[in-house]
Amino acid sequence: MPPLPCAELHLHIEGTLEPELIFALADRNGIRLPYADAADLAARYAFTDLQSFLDLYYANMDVLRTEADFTDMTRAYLRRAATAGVRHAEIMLDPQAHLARGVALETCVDGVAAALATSEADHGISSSLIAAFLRDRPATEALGVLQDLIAMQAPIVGIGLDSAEVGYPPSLFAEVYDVARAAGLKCIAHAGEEGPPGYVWEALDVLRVDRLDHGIRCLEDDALVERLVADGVPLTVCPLSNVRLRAVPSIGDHPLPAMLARGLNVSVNSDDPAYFGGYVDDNLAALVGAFDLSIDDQALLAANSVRSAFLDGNRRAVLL
Ligand code: ES4
Ligand code: ZN
Repeated sequence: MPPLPCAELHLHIEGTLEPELIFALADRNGIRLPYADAADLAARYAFTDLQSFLDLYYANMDVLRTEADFTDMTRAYLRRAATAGVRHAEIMLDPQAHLARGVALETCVDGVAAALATSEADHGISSSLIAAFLRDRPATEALGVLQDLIAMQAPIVGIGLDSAEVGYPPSLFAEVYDVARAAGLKCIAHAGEEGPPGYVWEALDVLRVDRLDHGIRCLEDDALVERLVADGVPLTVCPLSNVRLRAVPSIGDHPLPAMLARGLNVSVNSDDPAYFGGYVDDNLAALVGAFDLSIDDQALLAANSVRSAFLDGNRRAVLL
């Protein structure tokens, strides 16, 4: 059976850099990597928590130097996503991770945007770009980057918040989100991945997010679940990520069936597919294998993804 058409809503484009592409980009940019080959690099993808992953994720970005590097990375993702059934993708980019390495904002934004501009013609995937800010760097820095993005009229539909969660509550970024909302941007944030339910409350009440990334720890707080259900807040869940970063012990322990049973608006996404063992289809297959998810549940997950996308009514109707 071909995959059900869906929207991918939680995807870090830098997390789609496959080991082979990392080596190819290093080669063309004259960079020597501290690994023998792609297999040697891939062998290091045994993570113990979010930070152990982020250390390698940021280190590997060093191969991204030119606009073409960002374009090629994005095209490779879109090509693979099309085979997974993705018909719309909202793609996060971490500008600060590139600025900190001396790569200009225009280089990373224009490089990714060039691939997105032709994604529908090339791969049948409509797409948009979301600038994500690093919560373990100062909010003043995020605000400066946001103002630069607005000033350059960057083709973004929204902002996000990612990187190391614990110790960096959403409320630190209240002003950034106020400025983004005033500029007409959609607002999303990672919360409740490793962080406590209190961070999810803050993302809702202080950042006033339109959608939440992860949010799996909401199940520890009944009042929070009731709030999320009442408001229909979309939660972009990433099962293989949660297992690989040990937020849950195994796929059989994943809370997605419980979240569906509680009436939460959940979708299945891949997060950093090159690092966590697969794309959207692989994530769905893992869930179906572990839980015998019914076709109706699979269709609900796909429909939730399309309904939770920042899409105009026409494209949404085509995909539903
Ligand atoms: C991320 Cl899995 C995850 N969590 C938080 N920040 C991230 N950035 C890239 N992947
Ligand atoms: Zn993420």
